[in-house]
Amino acid sequence: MFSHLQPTPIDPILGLMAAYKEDPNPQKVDLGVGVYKDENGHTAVLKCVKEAEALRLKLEDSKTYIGMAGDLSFNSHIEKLAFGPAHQVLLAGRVVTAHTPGGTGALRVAAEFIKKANPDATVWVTNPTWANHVSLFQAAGLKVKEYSYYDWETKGLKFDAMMAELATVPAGDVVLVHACCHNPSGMDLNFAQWQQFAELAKEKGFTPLVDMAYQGFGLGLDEDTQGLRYLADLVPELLLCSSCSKNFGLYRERIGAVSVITADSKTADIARSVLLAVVRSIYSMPPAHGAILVSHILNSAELTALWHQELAEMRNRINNYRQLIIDKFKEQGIAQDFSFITRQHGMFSFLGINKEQIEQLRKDYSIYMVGSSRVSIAGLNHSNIDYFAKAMAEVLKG
Ligand code: PLP
Ligand code: TYF
Repeated sequence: MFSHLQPTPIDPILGLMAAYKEDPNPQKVDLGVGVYKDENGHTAVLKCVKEAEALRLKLEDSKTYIGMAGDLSFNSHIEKLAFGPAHQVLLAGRVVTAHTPGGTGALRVAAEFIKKANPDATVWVTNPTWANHVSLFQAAGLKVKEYSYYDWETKGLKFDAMMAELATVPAGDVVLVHACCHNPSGMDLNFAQWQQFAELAKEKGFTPLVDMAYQGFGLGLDEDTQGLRYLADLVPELLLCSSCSKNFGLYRERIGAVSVITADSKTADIARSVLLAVVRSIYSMPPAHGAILVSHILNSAELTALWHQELAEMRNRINNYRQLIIDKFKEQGIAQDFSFITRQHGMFSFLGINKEQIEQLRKDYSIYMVGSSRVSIAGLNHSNIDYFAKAMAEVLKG
């Protein structure tokens, strides 16, 4: 039966990562995958994580099964990080959380949970969105449709079109929004827009799903959740998928969380049983390592302070490079307006260059970016920013 299999194309972002690895050019620049790199182009283990790992080695006294919801201390911490410690949804017992293998695992569990709640649900995603969103929901048998979001002309949002389209979404459908640091555009809703979106969700009765893969990478840990917290104040039900891949630098440990927010605590108990049944049918229980590390960090005031400092360092480095790109482009005589880069947040922005230009950067300069012109800004550093700006100047001349 295996002879009937057809080859399946690999994820283009992960394919780009492999192509970069194989390129022998010592000047190569990786602006592809959304992984933080420091000034040396290295994705280092955070110091707070190293300390938590030492602590885990010392304290762990059992490897018995962890349970379907995973690490309960982690789950409680992640809820407080997302909503703040005294949010009404937490005080009212309306939140159910399970820790998952990465944010991707959280999305896949959420998809199966939605399928159980409403098998006919359509999941609405931003145009464009992280490519995996579409395949994850479709894999669970859900329909996926796009709503207007990024405006390639203005490099801003098509907010009016977005609101007009979402006004037609019925109760029983799910609308996915990025909490902050929109992947791939970097263009986020401002707070006034979040408020309007929340009002619409409440009025129309659709269920928001907030994907939060970059908390702390935009403006700050609390600032990045402003929209989410407002939304949770207003709507009776929502889903939240969190990831610790970026903000704790735990990518390969695969740690994230899915939270279901229900209208009341009685429904939360039912939702918990459904959520755990979904988990059981996919992987039974999540891997423990990443969750225990995050728990150790957030249980210690000292390690939490260190984490805040390291997270701020990552955020600030990216934000500094957003400005530096514009300065260096000017230095190279580039006349086009790239000021939109400083109006966007997180790892990504679209350069807005065409396929030929992207190909030329890769072929002639070994500069790698996604085919949409999405760049991961953390791939830039003092050793390659001038090289990148010069190459851009050449390519833009045509
Ligand atoms: N959601 C978005 C928007 C992402 O960009 C990512 C990837 O980084 C994820 C979810 C899932 O992340 P992970 O599975 O690595 O935790
Ligand atoms: O968009 C990105 O680059 C990150 C990393 O299958 C990523 O979200 C990309 C593809 C993938 C998993 C993670």
